[in-house]
Amino acid sequence: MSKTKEQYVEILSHFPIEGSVEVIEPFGNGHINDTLKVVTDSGEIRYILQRVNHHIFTNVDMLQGNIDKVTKHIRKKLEEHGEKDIDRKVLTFLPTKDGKLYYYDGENYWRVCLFIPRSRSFEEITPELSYEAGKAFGDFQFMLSDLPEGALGETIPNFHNMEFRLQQFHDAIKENAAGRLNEVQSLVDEIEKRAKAMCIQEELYREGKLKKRTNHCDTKVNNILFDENGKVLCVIDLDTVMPGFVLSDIGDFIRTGANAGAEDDENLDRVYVNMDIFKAYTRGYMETAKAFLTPIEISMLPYGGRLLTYMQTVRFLTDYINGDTYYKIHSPKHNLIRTKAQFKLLQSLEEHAVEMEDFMKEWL
Ligand code: ADP
Ligand code: GN1
Ligand code: MG
Repeated sequence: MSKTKEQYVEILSHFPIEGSVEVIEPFGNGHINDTLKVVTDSGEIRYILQRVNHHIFTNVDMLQGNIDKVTKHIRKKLEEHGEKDIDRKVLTFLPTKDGKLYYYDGENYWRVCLFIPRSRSFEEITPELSYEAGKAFGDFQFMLSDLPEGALGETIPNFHNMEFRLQQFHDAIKENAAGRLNEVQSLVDEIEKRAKAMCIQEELYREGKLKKRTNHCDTKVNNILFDENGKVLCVIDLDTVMPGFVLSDIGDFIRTGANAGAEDDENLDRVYVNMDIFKAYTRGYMETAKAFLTPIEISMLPYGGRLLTYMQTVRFLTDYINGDTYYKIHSPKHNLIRTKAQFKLLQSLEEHAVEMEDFMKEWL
């Protein structure tokens, strides 16, 4: 439910904002939180105000504690490396006037961060930008690789655990809460066919062959800020930074950046993998991530693209079957449209699997 400007100004009054608020309006395309930009009497966008979706991020203390640790850790690394433009290279969240990491108004949780000047994000990118993004996400994981185990909590437990996502999917099928199962049976069958092959990470982990690392877990294209010269400033949207499997952070970029169409494209002819974007991202990513990846992880990177696309297909379809309780939707069948587009991308990734695996040989 959107609020009046006066109500937003009241919320902002709990943070040490400079100047008076002139304009406050929605920003970005997120499916979970509400994001607003705040223009002050300086005439510039100065702040980002976000309402945390606490039905999804139920432990806001853990969430904001994680973000505080991650941003401080990265800031320290940048300082050690003599970085000059630090305030554009890492997000800065403002504590409230009484020193808290967020403001609770009795109903909702709010946070404020500095708007990074002269920055922009993209929904679609070029191979050049993709290469830069790959380096940035590899570097992000590398900078966080020395966080002690247990430093960060799982803000959404089992977030990218495929076995868990399939369990939720099966529960949704059993309930059939919105009576939509018949309509989607052929998609359900396609998901079932692939289920075992998509749970390899969890198996390897149990066998002690794969470890957990700190990942971003939402490496969508639009979660990177670029400067005016196409160089990466920083990685944003840090809600899901948590321990998990390394494939998450290449997988979700392949799913979003290397998709020639949109995540919810109704024209499925537009949805297929753009191999130039895949190659450029992988090249950039390997440049920074080869410092810590194991051979088994490297060999699995193309599988990561399929896995995250499959996982997203499962998650959108689960939400459709449940009656749209999780993702914000903009039309009645939005989650079904998203499911079909993700499944089409998965098929394209499957068709290109051998070519993608061949491309990895350079690093093996
Ligand atoms: P959401 O959960 O809505 O995806 P994000 O944190 O990703 O929230 O923000 C949405 C969009 O707002 C981003 O894609 C980016 O374009 C812009 N944005 C967010 N934070 C900043 C910031 N600190 N400086 C500049 N732009 C930002
Ligand atoms: C959600 O908030 P946003 O739009 O960046 C979701 C991701 C999905 C993505 C699909 C907490 O991300 O996991 O991949 O939508 N975030 C959460 O577009 O569930
Ligand atoms: Mg985002």
